[in-house]
Amino acid sequence: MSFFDKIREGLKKTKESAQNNVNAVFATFRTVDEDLLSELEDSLILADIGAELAMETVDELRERAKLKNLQDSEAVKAELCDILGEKMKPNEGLSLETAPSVILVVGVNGVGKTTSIGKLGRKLTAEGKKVLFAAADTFRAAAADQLAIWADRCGADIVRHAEGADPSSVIFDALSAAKARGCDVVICDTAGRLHNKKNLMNELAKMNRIIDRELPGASKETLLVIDATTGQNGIVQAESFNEACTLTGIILTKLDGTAKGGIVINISNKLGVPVKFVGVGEKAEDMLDFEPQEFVKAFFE
Ligand SMILES: Nc1nc2c(ncn2[C@@H]2O[C@H](COP(=O)(O)OP(=O)(O)O)[C@@H](O)[C@H]2O)c(=O)[nH]1
Ligand SMILES: [Mg+2]
Repeated sequence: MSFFDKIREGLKKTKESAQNNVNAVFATFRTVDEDLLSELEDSLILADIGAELAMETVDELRERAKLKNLQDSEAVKAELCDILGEKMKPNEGLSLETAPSVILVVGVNGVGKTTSIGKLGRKLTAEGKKVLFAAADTFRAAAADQLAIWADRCGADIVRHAEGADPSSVIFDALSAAKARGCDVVICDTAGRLHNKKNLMNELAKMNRIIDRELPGASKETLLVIDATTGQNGIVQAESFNEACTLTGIILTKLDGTAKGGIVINISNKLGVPVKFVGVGEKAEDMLDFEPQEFVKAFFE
């Protein structure tokens, strides 16, 4: 299945509502006038694109429609899709040049970190890479158990410690094991239950120090997992993490569970960080590489 077909399938809920709204606007299309533009702005806000970005988008559409003298509804809709696609950072995929390389997965509790690591592990092992999971969410034993099940499923190794252990020591051991075993990628699960921003910053800084010390010059991705169903709150979370560490990408989960997929565009635009993957279900294969232009097309098509 192509990205286009899969996203269509996974985004049924999202698509139906966004489509209904935007298509309803275009159904009564006569010309690009202020009525049409303000109805479009409303439908974009309803899709969770955010008021500011919706206004910006509509302003650009007004200008481009005039400049290019766009007359029919198809041309105007295509222009709208282009504009929205350009609002997102292009996705150049994961940068995993060194062996081992490291992927640090961060985000608040329950957003889908462990599940996304399992999906990512499946994808990378299928590409022939030797993958090792680091169970650095040590708050509950169940967290490492959950990761171990995923490791088992996709044929990844796992390094875990007892409940309550220092997360950074798990990372340290995982990196040593990865070097000794000749692994290609270490994917680190982390806890989302950090009580405040200072605590979060300290913990992430410590993990990063260990990675930089043990694997100087290694490729490192820091992926923030955001639950699409939390809407605008996801942006607030993202801003905190963006201050605590340098994010290289976003995994947006549970897009199958929201009628407001516009949040993808808003988050990518606000943070200036590319969305690299989207989760569209709970199964191992329910994660897609993200392509901004294709996404927008599937979204409004
Ligand atoms: N529908 C749906 N559920 C998801 C997705 N990703 C994760 N989940 C579910 O969200 C819940 C929390 O996921 P988990 O990986 O444990 O979150 P963590 O606390 O961040 O590690 C689990 O029930 C997952 O099955 C997704 O893309 N779609
Ligand atoms: Mg977890």
